[in-house]
Amino acid sequence: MKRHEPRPLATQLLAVALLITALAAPASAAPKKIIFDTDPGTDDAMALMLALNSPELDVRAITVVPGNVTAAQGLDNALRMVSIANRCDIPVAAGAQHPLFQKLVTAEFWHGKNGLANVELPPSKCKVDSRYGPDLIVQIVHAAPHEITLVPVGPLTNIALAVERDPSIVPLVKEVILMGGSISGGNVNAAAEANIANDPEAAQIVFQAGWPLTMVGLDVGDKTLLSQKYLDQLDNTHGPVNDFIHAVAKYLVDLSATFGSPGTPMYDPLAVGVAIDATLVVAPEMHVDVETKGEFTRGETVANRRGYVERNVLHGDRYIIEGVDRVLPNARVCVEVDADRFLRLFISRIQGK
Ligand SMILES: [Ca+2]
Repeated sequence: MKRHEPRPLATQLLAVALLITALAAPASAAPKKIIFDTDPGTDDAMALMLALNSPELDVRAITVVPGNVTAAQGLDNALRMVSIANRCDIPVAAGAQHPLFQKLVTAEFWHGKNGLANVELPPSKCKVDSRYGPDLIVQIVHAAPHEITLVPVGPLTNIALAVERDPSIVPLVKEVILMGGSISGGNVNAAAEANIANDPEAAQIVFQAGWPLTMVGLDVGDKTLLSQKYLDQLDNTHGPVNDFIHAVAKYLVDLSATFGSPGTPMYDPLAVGVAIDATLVVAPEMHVDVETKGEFTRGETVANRRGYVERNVLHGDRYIIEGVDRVLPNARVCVEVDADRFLRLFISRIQGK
């Protein structure tokens, strides 16, 4: 079943890619430094392995947040994954143990009992970093000002805690590329997407912080379906990471099929994809607020597409609209994606690893 011909092709493509990169940006070939904040999580697993196997990215730390699974399970999963990827050099730190103001909701229903599609990875050779996740984020940002991209793909608790502990990191972070939210309906209920719903107050802190922020939401992720065709490609090659991701993806593709979908949405991996190559998506600027009250809408990302709100002024017993006030965008919201190009990129980075 092993195929050896992709290697020279990959080498050729890499040479072409390097040439294009050199011509386009002669002075900036250094990989983008990222902190990956995660609640692993099946799609987190795929996202992490994409990040670890992409030369465009330099993963400086992995911080774990509760969400899809508990904080303890997520930490164990993260450590096992960096171990099979042979990356014990990357610090893996525990962070928040629960959302800021509400009880945790875990999602073994979607991600399997252990959060990793019930795939039992060997015990980790890597040790946990003793630092507290939000503190580690603060430290790394100060050590490399204007160079760190935060890539949170879970509830935003750790990122919000980092901002609360040290707001001076905000202008020092290069950008935030997060998976979360939706501008066209949710998955936990009609309005809210799971990462935001699991900690709406934290999400509102992160969206209003004032840093460059890209929202890779549920609705754009739903356009990136990893189907049987791509699953078969991962079955043709082998390696510890390749085989782990194949097993996870197969679990998800089978699960999606029970809901009548032809593939599994690549939510978290797409956020990493956007960190690798922002041209994969169309992302207009909008002002996004997170609903923290709302009978039916707590956790919804409310996006202003028109860039203004009406100015209502009280005259006697009523308000009169006297004009409109501009609202400034605080996010680039991904609305379209070149799904096939992204899925090909994903497969190419995982195959044979
Ligand atoms: Ca996640």
